[in-house]
Amino acid sequence: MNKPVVLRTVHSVCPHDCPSACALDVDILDDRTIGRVRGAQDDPYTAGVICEKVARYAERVHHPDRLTQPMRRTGPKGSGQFAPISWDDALDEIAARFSQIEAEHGAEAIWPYYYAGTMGHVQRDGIDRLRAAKGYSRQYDTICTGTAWPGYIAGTGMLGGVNPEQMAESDCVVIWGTNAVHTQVNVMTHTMRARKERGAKVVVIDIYQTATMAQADLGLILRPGTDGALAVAVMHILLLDGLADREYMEKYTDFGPDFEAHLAGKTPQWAAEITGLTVAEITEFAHLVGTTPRSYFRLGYGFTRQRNGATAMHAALCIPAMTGAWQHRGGGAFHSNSGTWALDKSRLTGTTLQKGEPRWLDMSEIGPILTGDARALKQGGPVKAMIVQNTNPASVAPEQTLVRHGLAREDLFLVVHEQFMTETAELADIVLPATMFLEHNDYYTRGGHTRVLYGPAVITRPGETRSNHEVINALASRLALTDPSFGATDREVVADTFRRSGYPALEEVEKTGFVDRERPDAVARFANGFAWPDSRFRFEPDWQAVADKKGYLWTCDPAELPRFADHWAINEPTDAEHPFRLATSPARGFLNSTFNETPGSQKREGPPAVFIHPEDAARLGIDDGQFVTIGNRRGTVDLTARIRPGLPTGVLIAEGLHQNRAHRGGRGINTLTSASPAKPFGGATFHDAAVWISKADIQ
Ligand SMILES: Nc1nc2c(c(=O)[nH]1)N[C@H]1C(S)=C(S)[C@@H](COP(=O)(O)OP(=O)(O)OC[C@H]3O[C@@H](n4cnc5c(=O)[nH]c(N)nc54)[C@H](O)[C@@H]3O)O[C@H]1N2
Ligand SMILES: Nc1nc2c(c(=O)[nH]1)N[C@H]1C(S)=C(S)[C@@H](COP(=O)(O)OP(=O)(O)OC[C@H]3O[C@@H](n4cnc5c(=O)[nH]c(N)nc54)[C@H](O)[C@@H]3O)O[C@H]1N2
Ligand code: SF4
Ligand SMILES: [Mo]
Repeated sequence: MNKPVVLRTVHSVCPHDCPSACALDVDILDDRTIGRVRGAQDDPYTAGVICEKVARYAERVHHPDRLTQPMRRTGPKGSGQFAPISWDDALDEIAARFSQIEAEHGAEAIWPYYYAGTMGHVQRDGIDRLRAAKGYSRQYDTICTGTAWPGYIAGTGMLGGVNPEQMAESDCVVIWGTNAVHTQVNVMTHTMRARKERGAKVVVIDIYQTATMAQADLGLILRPGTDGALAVAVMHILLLDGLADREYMEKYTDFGPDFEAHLAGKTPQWAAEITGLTVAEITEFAHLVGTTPRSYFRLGYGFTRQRNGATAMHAALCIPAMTGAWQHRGGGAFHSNSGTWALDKSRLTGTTLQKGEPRWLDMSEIGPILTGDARALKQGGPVKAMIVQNTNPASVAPEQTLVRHGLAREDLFLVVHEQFMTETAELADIVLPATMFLEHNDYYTRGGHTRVLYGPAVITRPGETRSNHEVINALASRLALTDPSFGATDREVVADTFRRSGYPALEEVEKTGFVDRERPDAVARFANGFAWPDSRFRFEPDWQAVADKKGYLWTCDPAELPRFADHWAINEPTDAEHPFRLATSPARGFLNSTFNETPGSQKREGPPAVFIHPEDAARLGIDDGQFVTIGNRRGTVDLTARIRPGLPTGVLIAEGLHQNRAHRGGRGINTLTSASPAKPFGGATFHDAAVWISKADIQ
């Protein structure tokens, strides 16, 4: 095959919801075609490396199944019967139906719904401008960060940490509850540099032998939802063996006799019972981080998708505060830099246009909300119309049976703006075709490093696709919203947001493609104190203060929370009927439900599978490659069994969000996950489900 001729190579940014936010070099073959996509060599965090699914992006941009024209449903809901219509007819109908529903049921009956298909702020968050100006129901964002962020802020007082490029300067990198080889490959780039150049030790903490753990010097496989117990036992050992930095704690933390007394009972024997780790493993880990000043704690999201996720994050974060690792280059902790951008998005999201004080509906509870759960609806009326952009709740949201039942309601007017005919789009009344990142302008942030990047439109959009921004503005104009913010182009919104935020002018930013928001190292490692009024890190969190900082809404009685960093035993209990714990960890080839439509990723992942320990399989008479059914009170899902050592008995791992239809029976893995909001401020507990498993009747 001839090598394609590259017209030019342009800078861009990966738009997907992955902490790495890679800077990209994209080969342009002609004004509507891309070739290879590579990681930018000159970006210090990307450092020339990207994941294989984005390297194959041409598959996605030029996919034959891309939506290219607006469509209107012609058959029953979910029948897949649609007919093309014009944009004008589509937008007129949406505006008319929204207006009619608002007149009959009030503005709160309309719930715009979005998430992170693109992480460009203009295209992602502009829907909030329409929402605010109309007084539609608000969205409480919990699905991804609902437990992780509060847990981190509870310790440090803000969401930010040591520049992750410094992992390369560490002597011990602790990769905790993130499968970085799958989910943010660049963590491995910098970690492996530390190993190669400094002989750094790599610790990986997960609930099964992941691809990341395969690279570790010390791999700790614990039982799901027990990280808090590991963390407090480590602190117990640090104090007992004289490895705690008492001087640091005295100056920088709220450490005191009550906390010390609390830790006295948290012995490694106690934690071994809970975690399934051995006393020797726990001790080895404690001694390693206790004797390695430059220990870098890279705390992921995975271990927080448990009912006790917020307190687990806080407990893990307490370890470097006790060893004083924050004081040393290459040491400290990092979860996300999302608290460091200082962006003024008021015009983009329409905060000054806010009409009334509409209810906040929790996005993770979309299933209960659409099926009439009064508590989830905040005792208000039903949702009668939705416009969905940038997310695929019929696949990604918990309690899928309720989600799909709700979205399929005949009395719900559903508009879905999408790139593909997703499971959610299939249930729509009107489907609108969306552009991809190389076809519109936006700026991007993600928590995984220090830069804000700009990604311009570089190819012609296919068919009649329109950007999220254009759709929101077109609807606003039909709904008689006259604020000038609904008349700006995406590029103007980027420029205006940068101006308001005191960033360099867009013309300047375009030259390099980024704004570096790196903070001085001393600030990033809290050398002048943590972000609480008394400047002290908190081993004893003030959760109300966390709620006040971020506008979090309580989902439990504050008195329920443990007083200090602790193991909080509130996970979904296993019982005789549901003896297994299921986690739905990320697949390498998919990104949530994105890429599960591309041939390369489908080939890599194969059919939906579940990992089961050889002893469990033998006991249940399950052979490798057989069909199994997994079930609980929420429903059942069919997958293929894969017998694997490297996970605890009693634990099942189903990697990735395959298309629902890839499962025999058509029910996706989120049929089994719970929509019940995590404590204390909501969030989805994707890795915390009690289930049964059995060989399927029909093989
Ligand atoms: N390839 C790929 N990349 C992705 C994604 C994807 O789906 N696929 N998703 C993207 C998104 S939206 C996000 S937010 C990030 C998330 O990326 P991560 O921070 O990596 O979080 P998770 O993907 O939820 O899970 C990470 C790991 O946590 C483990 N885990 C689950 N429960 C526990 C526990 O109780 N304790 C411990 N120690 N570990 C546990 C899981 O087994 C899994 O291996 O990744 C992004 N990148
Ligand atoms: N079982 C289980 N479920 C999970 C998780 C898990 O670990 N396990 N992880 C959860 C996490 S961390 C997250 S963040 C959520 C994410 O859930 P989602 O935000 O729904 O993420 P995706 O599945 O990637 O779906 C994004 C959709 O947006 C579309 N899209 C992309 N760009 C654009 C655009 O510019 N315009 C429009 N209109 N559409 C666009 C894509 O085609 C895709 O269908 O999933 C959650 N669900
Ligand atoms: S998905 Fe993550 S690792 Fe892959 S290119 Fe995008 S930002 Fe980089
Ligand atoms: Mo996420």
